[in-house]
Amino acid sequence: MHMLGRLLASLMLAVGLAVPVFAEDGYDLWLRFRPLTGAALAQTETRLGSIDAADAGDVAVAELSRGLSGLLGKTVPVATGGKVLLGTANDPAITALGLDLRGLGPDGYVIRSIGDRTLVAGGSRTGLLYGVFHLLRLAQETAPLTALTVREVPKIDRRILNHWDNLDRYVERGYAGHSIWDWHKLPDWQDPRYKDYARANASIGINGTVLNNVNANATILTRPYLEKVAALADVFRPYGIRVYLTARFSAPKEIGGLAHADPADPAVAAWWKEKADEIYALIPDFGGFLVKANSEGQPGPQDYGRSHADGANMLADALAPHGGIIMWRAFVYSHETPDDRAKQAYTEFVPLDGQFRDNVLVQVKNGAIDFQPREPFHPLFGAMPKTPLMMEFQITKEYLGFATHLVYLAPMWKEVLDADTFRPKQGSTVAKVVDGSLDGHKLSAMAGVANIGSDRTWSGSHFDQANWYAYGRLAWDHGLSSEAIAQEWAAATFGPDPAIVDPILSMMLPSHQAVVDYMTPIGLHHLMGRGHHYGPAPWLTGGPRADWTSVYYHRATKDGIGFDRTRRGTGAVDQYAKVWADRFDKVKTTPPDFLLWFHHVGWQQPLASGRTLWAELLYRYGRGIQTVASMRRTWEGLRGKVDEDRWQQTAAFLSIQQKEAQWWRDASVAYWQSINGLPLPPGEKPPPQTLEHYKSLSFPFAPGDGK
Ligand code: GCV
Repeated sequence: MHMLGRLLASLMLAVGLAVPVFAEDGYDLWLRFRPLTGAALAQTETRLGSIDAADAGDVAVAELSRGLSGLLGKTVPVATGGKVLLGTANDPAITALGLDLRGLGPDGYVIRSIGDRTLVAGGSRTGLLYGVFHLLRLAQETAPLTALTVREVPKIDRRILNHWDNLDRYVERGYAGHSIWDWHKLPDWQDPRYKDYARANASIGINGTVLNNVNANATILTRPYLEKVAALADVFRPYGIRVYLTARFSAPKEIGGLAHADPADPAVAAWWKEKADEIYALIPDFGGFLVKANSEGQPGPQDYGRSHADGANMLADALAPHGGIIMWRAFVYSHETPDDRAKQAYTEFVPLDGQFRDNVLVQVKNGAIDFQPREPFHPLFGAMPKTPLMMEFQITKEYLGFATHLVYLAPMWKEVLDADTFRPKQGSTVAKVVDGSLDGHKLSAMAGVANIGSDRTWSGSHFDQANWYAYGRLAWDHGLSSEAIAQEWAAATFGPDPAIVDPILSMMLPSHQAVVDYMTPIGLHHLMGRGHHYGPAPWLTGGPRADWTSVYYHRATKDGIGFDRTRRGTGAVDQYAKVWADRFDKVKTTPPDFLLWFHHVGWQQPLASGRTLWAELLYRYGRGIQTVASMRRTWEGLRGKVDEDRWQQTAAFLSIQQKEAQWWRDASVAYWQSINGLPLPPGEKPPPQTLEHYKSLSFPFAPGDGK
């Protein structure tokens, strides 16, 4: 169908007819390269109609010729004197041009118009590939291709995906089908998807992937599995992507035959060293280990009375001779510690600042609770200046409506990256901590928990592809705006026509605020269904641990709602710089979006908006639902402009989103009323069902649950 479509398009172009709207299934992501028309076609033909490359066998050449051939509707020749000149900074054809290419590093590149030719020069072959994808992006979005003076160097060195994929192909918190890693058939069968995965990631600058779940299975470290991993690494290497693995801390016991995994035991350290040697013999550019230790039941150094630093350093020593790194997660909380869960990572890790080896990064989640629809930035950022901290974002939407809610996550990530930690002084943003510039760290990294699976769309929905895209773009350059990224993505994914792109942007940009409004407004958090986190369950109580219930987080009583984290409460505010701590400590100076995160507030208390808290809650639920309704109307208006298949699925998902937004509001309101006994503010409709009804709904097979 796809090939036929292209053929048809070329034919129609040849006879001068308008190009029809194609049936599409989303597999091509933002790398569609459908035939251009009119002035854009003419411009691309003139400026980029042929390729000249020092190494014609390079993947950069293959990608450029593939992309341009799609855009021009014909095969683009590769020949000396071609219009686009490709090379690395060291190629004689490039050095002969005498340009200043210093400081590009391996991943940087320049794109220059030189006379009627266009130069793409990379700091290495990977940089060149990134440059080629940049040029293709410009051509695909029909940007001007003359007078180009692009120079790009990524702000963060390691731009990594974290797959929470189990070896049986179940994806924890995955809403896009099964794992794309077909372990059973590897290493002999390499699904063509692996290469397409590498292409897609390289096109947005992602250069690392952790293949398996942080809730790890030690089997991945056995020889047969390492051979499978090596086969994947071979596919990814030409695209500049390194593989990493999660290491189960108890592996020496489980697959190594040792009696224990105590990091202080030289036999344990020796086992890891040998394992590292084995891995690097198979995968010379292996990136390193990601570790979830002593968290949610995972084994770790504390099982033996050792610290996180002891555990991380032992692994770091094993990898150091090979240049590998350790990404040690700070997502720790214990129910033996009765302290506020939001405080525990800080309490545990800040005293360890300065104790980690040079090749260890501490991977800190956004945020201190767990990827909620909105959290204040994690207080660890800025509080461990001697340790490189990396950001962990969640691309998969565990707490944000799974794959059916249209939520564009870049605004949420930007909000956190741009947050000022005020440590040690104003202007010390989270982004500057993460990119290493604030404290002069050599290592810098960002992780995104992938939303990728076996679904034809890769991400479970067409719009969830935008979150994968935005993650890559922000990991490359956290200075980009959410809007600019959305614009690029929409133009590549649905075509550059502003009559399509503008309405799509008007749906994407307010979508994050909308989901916060209809799920967890004003700083509420963790009110989702037990285990699977699907749907509203603010009534949730009991079970194995208090901090897995909703009542722990909202603390609603007859007189008020919200978690008192002030100095009169748990004191979590004091984990922030004094400027923030003082602000968060008072209702008046707390940003309204975080009010109930930090304060227990009376239902009838008037807020700055002029409404009481109760009325504000109702107002925000309504606002969220209205935004979704307006997104649906906008999409209706795109019928016939966007291909039917993608239009249909998106329309259906938007209707699910609207239904579920209403459900969130109704179930939450029914529950809050059962606690506060208040009448609804004027004009607000009562929930159509009883609280008992909402409570009775159960979803035993909701996707992505950790079990
Ligand atoms: C991989 C949350 C999720 C778990 C996840 C955990 C983590 O608790 O619900 O599925 O486990 O975070 O990030 O380790």
